Amino acid sequence: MERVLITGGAGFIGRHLTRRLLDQGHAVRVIDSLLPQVHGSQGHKPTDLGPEVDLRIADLRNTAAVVEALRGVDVVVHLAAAVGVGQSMYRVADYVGGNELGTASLWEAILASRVDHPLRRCVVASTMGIYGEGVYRSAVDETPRTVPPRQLGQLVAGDWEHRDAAGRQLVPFPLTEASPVQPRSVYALSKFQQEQLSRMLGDAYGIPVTTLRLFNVYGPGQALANPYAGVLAIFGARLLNGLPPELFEDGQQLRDFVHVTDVARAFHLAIDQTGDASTTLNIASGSAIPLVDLAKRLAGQLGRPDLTPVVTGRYRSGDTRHSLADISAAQKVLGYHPEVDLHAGLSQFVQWLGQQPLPRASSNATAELAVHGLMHGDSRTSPP
Ligand code: UD2
Repeated sequence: MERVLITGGAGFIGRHLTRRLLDQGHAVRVIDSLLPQVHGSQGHKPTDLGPEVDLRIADLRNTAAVVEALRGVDVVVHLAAAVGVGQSMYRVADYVGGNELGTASLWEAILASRVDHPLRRCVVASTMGIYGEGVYRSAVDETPRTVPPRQLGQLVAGDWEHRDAAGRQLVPFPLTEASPVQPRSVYALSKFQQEQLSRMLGDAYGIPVTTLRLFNVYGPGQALANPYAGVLAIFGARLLNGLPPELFEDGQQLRDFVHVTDVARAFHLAIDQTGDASTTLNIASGSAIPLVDLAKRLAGQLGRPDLTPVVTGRYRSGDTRHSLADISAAQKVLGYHPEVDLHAGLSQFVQWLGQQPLPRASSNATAELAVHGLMHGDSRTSPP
């Protein structure tokens, strides 16, 4: 039986992974600071982390606590991170400190522990955010190319798409692990730093590192009370409060939504990987959907098709227009195949939503972004 230490294991993905590993006979230890933004100010152990989980409440920058948590550990899964993309653009020191210094401290502890008990592998959670604007091709030329960020004037005019010099709309290209890295948020930059630091130290000390670049993860257990959570949690909270989802831009932006149980399975496959090779892999569903369609499907499955999504025409600084994943490398290297399609995944999500206390349909995040000059545009409130 192997012992796995999950940093951030009390979070959304960590809890799913913990349950899965326990079911498969692993011993699991969790180290988590129980960030108030995610876990509430009381800092309680999440109820779905059972007594069999050895939870250590500590920040990763507390090296002594991490060394202690690493005792007898064979594999580390590094999930702990502050994850609010917009928030990272003004709480810069918090994000760099928590995500970069936290990872540096984790590695110092791993290196200090390796004489007593060397790690077999380290699995690091990263994000599709590191690809930034992504890769596009023109309608007349198949060659993929990177694009500069959309200009403010273009966005003010409500022209949302990337275009070539002749003004023709560019077509988004699925992102592979070889796509250029061009982070556009402090959060994404800190995640790339985590990747690089982990690979560099893993190579230097002979510890294989698997990096999983996650696309838009959703599912039961998503933090509904956290205003910086992913869009499905925000839409879910609004719909439960009888409010329509609000779409930024024109709602036609593409995203790849991957169900959390598929993500947990990908982590499990990475933990069980053998061999010395370090790898970096996209984890997604492999198919993207326009946000407006997703919002309508969620409203329909929640029994509120009358709450038609509203196109606000507003936009967030640094938002990527489209995001599509190529998951062939994960299929080849890990044997990863997504098993939960969007319909089934949304059904599970909706069922879980129905069991939750009514969340606040908070627009705190939008308001806070606006205060910091990171949310733009007038509310047009027209149906898509
Ligand atoms: C970000 C991160 C991603 C992951 C994810 C967490 C980047 C580029 N991406 O992805 O790595 O951490 O966050 O969920 O760093 N939207 C609305 N209405 C709302 C809220 C959002 O239309 O009320 C739009 C938003 O403009 C975007 C899409 O929904 O086009 C998805 O937004 P998100 O915040 O869920 O995630 P995303 O794709 O920015």
